[in-house]
Amino acid sequence: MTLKAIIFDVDGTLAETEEIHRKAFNRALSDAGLDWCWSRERYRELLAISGGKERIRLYIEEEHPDFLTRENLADWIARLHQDKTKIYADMIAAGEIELRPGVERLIREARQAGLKLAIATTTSTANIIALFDATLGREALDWFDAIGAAEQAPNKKPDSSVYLWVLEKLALPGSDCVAIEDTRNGVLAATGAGVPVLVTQSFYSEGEDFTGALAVLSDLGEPDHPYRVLAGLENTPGWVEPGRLARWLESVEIPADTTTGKVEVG
Ligand code: XBP
Repeated sequence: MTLKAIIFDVDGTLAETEEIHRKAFNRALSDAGLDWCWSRERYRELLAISGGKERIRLYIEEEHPDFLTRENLADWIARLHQDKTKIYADMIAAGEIELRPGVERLIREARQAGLKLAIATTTSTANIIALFDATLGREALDWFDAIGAAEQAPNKKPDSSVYLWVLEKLALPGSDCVAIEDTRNGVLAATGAGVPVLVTQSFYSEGEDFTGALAVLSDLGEPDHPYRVLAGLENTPGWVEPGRLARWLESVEIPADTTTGKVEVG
């Protein structure tokens, strides 16, 4: 197990985007003439389901079951989701979204160290582009050897498909990679593909069960803003850098004959 790649989740991990998603969903619902409004508390519950279209359907099932008989419901949801995606991109472009502490530094250090980079997310590709346009610049997408999103893996996290797709593109076993995730669904998706995972807890994932993760940190940390260890490691503040990630990976016990088994750590 030698660290060869870092695989990043997007929403909540690269940046605190879920609150912007929530507002974009609400605006799309209101533009569609509906008085449905997702509060932060309600959105926290709905986040149990990955994927915007799946989330809209879950909400309809739970709150407006009469709507389920609507003709062409799947098409209606897809259109609403398309509108939400446009609204989200405009909000990201207009707003002041920032990458979370340590994200840009770790990406740059990983490149310098010759590690591969990848993205494994259930969000739509348009959302990744919007986020990069507003932060690192679109050209930074070329730094990533594999970008797995909703279009590559329609079965959303906790399903492991997106990780399996990324591993195939990287031509690496999961045990030579570390995933950075912020949710329980992300931990299940990564470990289900044999990828050890580090959690940086986010606004909406606070209090989730991260069993199976290498460790849970407040964020990736910076030299002048060290992370706090929330679980799984000695409580020594620091910042995540390639050398430290490689040492953590070496300390993990993963069955040698599997790239798809659950990682029994944490
Ligand atoms: C987060 C998600 C996404 C976003 C919304 O994915 O579950 O559904 O909330 O994006 P991840 P879409 O943590 O894997 O990045 O509306 O495009 O689905």
